[in-house]
Amino acid sequence: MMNLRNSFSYFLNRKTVGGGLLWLTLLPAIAQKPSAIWYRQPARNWNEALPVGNGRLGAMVFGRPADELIQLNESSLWSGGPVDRNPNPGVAKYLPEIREALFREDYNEAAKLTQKMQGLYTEAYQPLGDLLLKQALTGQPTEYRRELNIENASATTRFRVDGVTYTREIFVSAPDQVMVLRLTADKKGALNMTAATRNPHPVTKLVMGRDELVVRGKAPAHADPNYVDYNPKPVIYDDPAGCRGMRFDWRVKVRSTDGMVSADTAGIRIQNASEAVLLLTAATSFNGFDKCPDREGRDEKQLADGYLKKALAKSVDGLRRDHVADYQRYFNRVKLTLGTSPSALNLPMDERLQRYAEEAADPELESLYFQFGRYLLISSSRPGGVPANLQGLWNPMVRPPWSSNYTTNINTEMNYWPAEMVNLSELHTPLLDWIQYMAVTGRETTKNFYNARGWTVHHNSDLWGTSNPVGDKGKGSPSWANWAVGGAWLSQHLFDHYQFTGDKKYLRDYAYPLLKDAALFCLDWLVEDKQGRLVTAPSTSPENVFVTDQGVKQSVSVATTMDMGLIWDLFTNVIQASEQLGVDAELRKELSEKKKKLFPLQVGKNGNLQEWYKDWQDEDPQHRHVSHLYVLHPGREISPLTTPKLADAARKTLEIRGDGGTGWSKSWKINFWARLHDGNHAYKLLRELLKLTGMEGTDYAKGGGTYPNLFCAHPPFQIDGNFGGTSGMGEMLLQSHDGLLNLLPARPDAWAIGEVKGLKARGGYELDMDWQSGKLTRVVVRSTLGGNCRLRVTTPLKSSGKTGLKTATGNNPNPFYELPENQYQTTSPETSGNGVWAYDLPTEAGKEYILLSAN
Ligand code: FUC
Repeated sequence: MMNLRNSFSYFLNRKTVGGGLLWLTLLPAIAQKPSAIWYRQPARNWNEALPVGNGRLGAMVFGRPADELIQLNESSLWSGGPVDRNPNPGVAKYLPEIREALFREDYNEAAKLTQKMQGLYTEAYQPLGDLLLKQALTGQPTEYRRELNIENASATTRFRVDGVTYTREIFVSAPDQVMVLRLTADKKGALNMTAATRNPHPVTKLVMGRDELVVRGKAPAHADPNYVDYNPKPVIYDDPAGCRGMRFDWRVKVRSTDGMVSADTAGIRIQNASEAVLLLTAATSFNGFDKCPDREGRDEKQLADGYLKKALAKSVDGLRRDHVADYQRYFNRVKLTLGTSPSALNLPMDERLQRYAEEAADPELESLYFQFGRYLLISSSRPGGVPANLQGLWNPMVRPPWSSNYTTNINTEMNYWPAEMVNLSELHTPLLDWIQYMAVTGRETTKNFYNARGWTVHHNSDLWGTSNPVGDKGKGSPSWANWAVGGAWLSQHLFDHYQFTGDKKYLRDYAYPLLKDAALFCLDWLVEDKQGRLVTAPSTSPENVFVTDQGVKQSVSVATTMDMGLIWDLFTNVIQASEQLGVDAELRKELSEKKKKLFPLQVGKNGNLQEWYKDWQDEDPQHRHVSHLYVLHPGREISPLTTPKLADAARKTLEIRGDGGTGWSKSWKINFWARLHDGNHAYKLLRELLKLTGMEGTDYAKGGGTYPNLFCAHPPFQIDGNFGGTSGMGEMLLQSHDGLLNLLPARPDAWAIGEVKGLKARGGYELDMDWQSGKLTRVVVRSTLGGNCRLRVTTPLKSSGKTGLKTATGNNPNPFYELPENQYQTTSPETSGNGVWAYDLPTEAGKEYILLSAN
């Protein structure tokens, strides 16, 4: 380590100081905004700190006056390196034996053998470090306030000591790839502080250019998942081969101050200032999922230096202006009002959540929660970047819960459920990009583990595109490790992006080849049972356990409903995609024939949709996963509009499962109830999702909720529950998966009035809706692709001006709304009557149509 001590000072130009003071005077106005999430005290723990991020650089801001903690992340900083694509050679030989055991109903033997078919665990997402601001204060702070403003994506902390008001403003710019920290005191010379760094990894600290601290180090070469406790060294930094272990460089520099600056490796000291602006940036050597991050890595020093130099050339106002414009380009596309809650606006978020838990009405908290999900996606998932992981972008631990990885048996997909419908389609692309990398390793996995074609992913993945069944070669439970249909689930995202955008080039050149190959794996993975039906074997239903009539408790069986539902969905999507592209007629025929032979959906003795091959009991009837209802959401095999009997069975399943569960489980249930058009039940779960919890740890039993910082509590924090909550609210307002656009399909009584602008539907439609006393008063349809826009409403509509609005009849001719072949379909979605109206509105691309209530 170097130990330099340099000191110098310089003065800010007047213009910059003026900008800072102007900004200060704006604060009181921001304070009453519904979009402000604010507190009267600093964060006591991580779950009270406030997240900011630009998709790549993230920070949790604690807002402590004398010893501020800003915990940092960079999205590509993971442990490990490229995966071993054949980690457990020869295990494919077990497959015939497993199938034989399954068909003679020896589930214990089948599970034992299935467990042998496991590879290595994924690697873990890593923290970058902490920035500490130690400020010399001569008394106790008063008039304390910290806030996160999601309208301009900035965090502010303000307090008064000895008559001086101190303000800290933090934002992370995507256009300039830096975090900007502006610290001010409203009395000349009152700002005295040291900016220091703290690091979870071994690092070297350097002082550069007299006012800049640089931290360099390497992420671990390997980190065990937090639940693996049998290795003497769970975290390993050495890698003699120079392949594993990502290098990183993060740096903080005083951009400008009117005080004195001196620096050594212990920190940068700023004295007698009234303002200081710090810029912080970082880079890693990540060079792609298949490149050694060390010896084949990018030059992280040059990258970080480049970001900083570029940002230094801009004024602070310029950095802020470009940040806000960039952020609002996404954020402002959607507005949601569900009523007002004036009394709640004057409460800090922790008290507001507490009051909400005590049954108070707070519609502005609900719309804020919806928008917070959008804020989190904009802050954690940007085009060209790494997808949002289990904790999005924010993680302080070297061994975070479940490695903060991509858990594909629900969590990763849930992160991206809202992306298209809340008008953030571009932010879906990091996941869509990563699927191609998972497919590269996934092709080796299907070959090496199953002698099959195509690709798949099992229940865990990571930066390196891991696709094998995890479990450390036989130590994991097959109930989670050996679920083999992650490729099918991820493929739904590939097709949905097309359904919303209509981007045929993307479909042809990118999505379709991946979809097709995912289907090839499923074709090879299916086998015939004794009755000639196509089944998967081995098969699990994440992460539940059945109890057979003989009392055998196991997780591995045949043709779980989820497997069948996922494969039905994938085949359907490949059929529709190949039709749209006019390719692969033969394959289409094969898929359509095989679809008909898939093991059928079954209704159990309790009237529920069965989860298992047979009508077995569940070890835990209220298990948090409700995997078999994939067919209801996010799938489209079951809908009250087309398959009412099975929709009733799905409802029964949800009643038996109950309303409990972890954070994401509750979020999923909001989506389910919305798809069943039961707005009041969905709303009940939304209220439960927002239940304030201060709980730490991973105790599932007590159920999930929301931390004071609005992060979802599994517990622990998992971001999926936030995204699933936003998606659930979206599904309550607009659905477009079953042949038409269903407007307010699950509006709860509590949302009697409302206004939403900018929601997206399949086929490229963008909608605004206003409603009063539960009745739509105005609908605006903006068409980007043209075509027949079929609307289902519970209020009769008329056109304002000239449109061809007429009662809907027959099949919807819009290709994005073509109903797939479905043997369970008994009714047509466009049927009017019983307080429901269905209309056809012919649209032209680029035009807007206004419809009004006909009452
Ligand atoms: C699955 C879930 C857990 C948790 C983990 C990340 O294993 O069953 O509840 O969400 O993923």
